[in-house]
Amino acid sequence: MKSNARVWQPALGAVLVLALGGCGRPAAPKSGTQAAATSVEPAAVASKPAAPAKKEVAERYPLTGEITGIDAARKVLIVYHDEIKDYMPAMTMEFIVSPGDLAVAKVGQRIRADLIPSETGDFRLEKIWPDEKLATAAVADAARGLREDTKTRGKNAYREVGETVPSFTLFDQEGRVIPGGHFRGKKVMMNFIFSRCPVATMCPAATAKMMATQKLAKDAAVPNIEFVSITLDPVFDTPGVLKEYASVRGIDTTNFSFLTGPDSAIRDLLTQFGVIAELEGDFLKHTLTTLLIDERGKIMHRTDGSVWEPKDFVAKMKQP
Ligand SMILES: [Cu+2]
Repeated sequence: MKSNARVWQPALGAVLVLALGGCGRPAAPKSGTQAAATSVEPAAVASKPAAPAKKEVAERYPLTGEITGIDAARKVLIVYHDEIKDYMPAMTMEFIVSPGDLAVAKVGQRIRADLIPSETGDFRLEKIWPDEKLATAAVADAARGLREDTKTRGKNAYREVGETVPSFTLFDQEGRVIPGGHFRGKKVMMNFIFSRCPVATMCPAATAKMMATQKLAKDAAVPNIEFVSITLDPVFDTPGVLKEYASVRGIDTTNFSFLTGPDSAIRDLLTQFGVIAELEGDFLKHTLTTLLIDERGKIMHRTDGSVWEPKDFVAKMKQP
């Protein structure tokens, strides 16, 4: 976790969300389109994310280990953890975790996480990630490939409508590895959000519209359609956090996935999909993009901003 804690550190004092207008797509990032913030929506909204429950003075220790038990009633994971240098030898301990982390935990699973001792003598785990060797290697390999590809494409990294989406491998909200090509053979409606987005008209509204589109597509019996939301804030949005994001909204995840993974992979995807998400000081500024990708991985349609209709996407889903 330490390695990617630079830019996306969740210690955002406040978050600024900047909406780009629905007219036309933004050009690829880095071509200075931030200036195109001549918006039809509220130009810029600043607000504070939910205040942390306690002052974040707590120390954190990087932990790796294996889940050996789950006590759902007490919201506790029992973990046999490896030695924590200069702090604790290897041992089995109970840890309080969030409802989302509890929901995705599996006995026998290896994890990495931050251990946080509390003043009451309890121990919590946060930022829990799957740490199975094969899974993390697959995700890391794909991230490296994506890095190479983005670098090689350089100025042409941005994928136009009609181009094929880059291959990526990320974790879903259950901590499962979703490999490149997983969605081939299906149409995919994709957007980019982050769970702590405090601006009701941005990510929360985008998710609500994805849900509305999912329902409309189901009612219209659209076959082979998947909905995918990729996080803009991968350091905070672990699988467990995304699980909670989905479950508090009552999202039907049978064909709606929330994906997260290495910071570099997310940033390369944002570059290739032409989504701007940048920290400016304490502010996370981002644009909204919604894509429809066909069965062969080609981008059929994209819309920028929040002015789009679920029925228009559903109509395009029905096209061959
Ligand atoms: Cu947002």
